Amino acid sequence: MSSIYYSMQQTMRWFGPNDVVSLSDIRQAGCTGVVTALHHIPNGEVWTMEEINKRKQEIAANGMEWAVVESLPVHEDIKTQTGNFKLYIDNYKQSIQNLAACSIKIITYNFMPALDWTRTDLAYTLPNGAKALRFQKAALAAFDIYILKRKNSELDYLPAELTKARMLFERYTEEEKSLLQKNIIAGLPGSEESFDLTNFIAAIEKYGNISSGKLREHLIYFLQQIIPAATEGGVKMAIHPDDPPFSILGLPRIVSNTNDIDLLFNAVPATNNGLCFCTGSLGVNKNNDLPDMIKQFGNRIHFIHLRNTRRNDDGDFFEDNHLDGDTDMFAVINNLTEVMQQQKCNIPMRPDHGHQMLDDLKKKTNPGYSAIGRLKGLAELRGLEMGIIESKKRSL
Ligand code: CS2
Ligand code: MN
Repeated sequence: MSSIYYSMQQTMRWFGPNDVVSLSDIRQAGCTGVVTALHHIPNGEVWTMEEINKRKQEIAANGMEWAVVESLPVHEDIKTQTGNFKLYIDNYKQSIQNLAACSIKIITYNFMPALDWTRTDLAYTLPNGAKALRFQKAALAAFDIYILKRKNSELDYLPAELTKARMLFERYTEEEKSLLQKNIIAGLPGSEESFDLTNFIAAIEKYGNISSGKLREHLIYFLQQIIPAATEGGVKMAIHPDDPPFSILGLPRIVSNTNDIDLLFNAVPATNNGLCFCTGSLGVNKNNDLPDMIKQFGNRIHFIHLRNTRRNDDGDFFEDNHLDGDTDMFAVINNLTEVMQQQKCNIPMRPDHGHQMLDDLKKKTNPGYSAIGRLKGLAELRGLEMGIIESKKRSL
């Protein structure tokens, strides 16, 4: 074994100058890299070198580097192949080239229809008083059937789920109903879209004739267009898996499991066509064997999100402590260290979300993105990784 040991680069997400968490906070947490996006640029427009450099310098002035772009958003027209999608693909390529010219070489994006990640409860109180994000299937069904009133939505649920959804909806106060709606469609941190009921119905109707097979064709077309530009600029593209990893609100989903991911890599084999390995998203599906997926996709993992979820038999889940929950974090990090030795590189990692806890409970924070919960997660993950690496080194 080589004497150099590669380890994950520690990073945190930063939502830009308006984030309540500062770059200095992120540096104090132990990060050398920042994960951010130019959120002020509307979806579909080119990220100019001037804007990229401004952000890059701001991060450098705080002693860190802009390690990963999350996300370079994919315009809805590209996903549905309607309207100006060709122009938006050209713009996307231009943004990749501009980022490459500014030496920013890892880009995360997702291909989830209409909504980015989805939760039904953003302040689920844990027994210790901290708050976590939660996804409750019956709450989503209640929104779908009784608030959104999507046509034929009942057909998407089992009889027991329908009963649970009705009972839940009957118990909701008006305030709870509007909070649920807001949680699902108003846009969580990092998502570039925000809807009210009317324009959300219009947004999902655009997927009326788009099966998952069709959406996959659109993604592959997009990859065929952009991956050559990425390869030329030495940019690694990292698709973020679906969160949650199953269909919601009748929308197609195509990045939820090994088979989905395999299809994308087979269609566009360049390794610049890669993955953001998000344990919190993939780990919700109990059939996803995460340590195994790391072995399988090793040379494609360009960015890592570490987070743990705990599910129940109904398919509900909440975000647990980073080292607790259904995902075997030891096996995950252990296999990631193997991948890094094989690839001879330090892959950037961020603790993906954290609990709202301690002092942050008194503050208005971005759900999932408060400072202290992520600091705790990062510290635990870093310690676990160090333990794994040191024990390997010392048993040489
Ligand atoms: C979320 C998303 O689950 C997550 O990681 O924080 O915002 C995610 O980063 C984007 O979907 C990636 O494009
Ligand atoms: Mn993630």
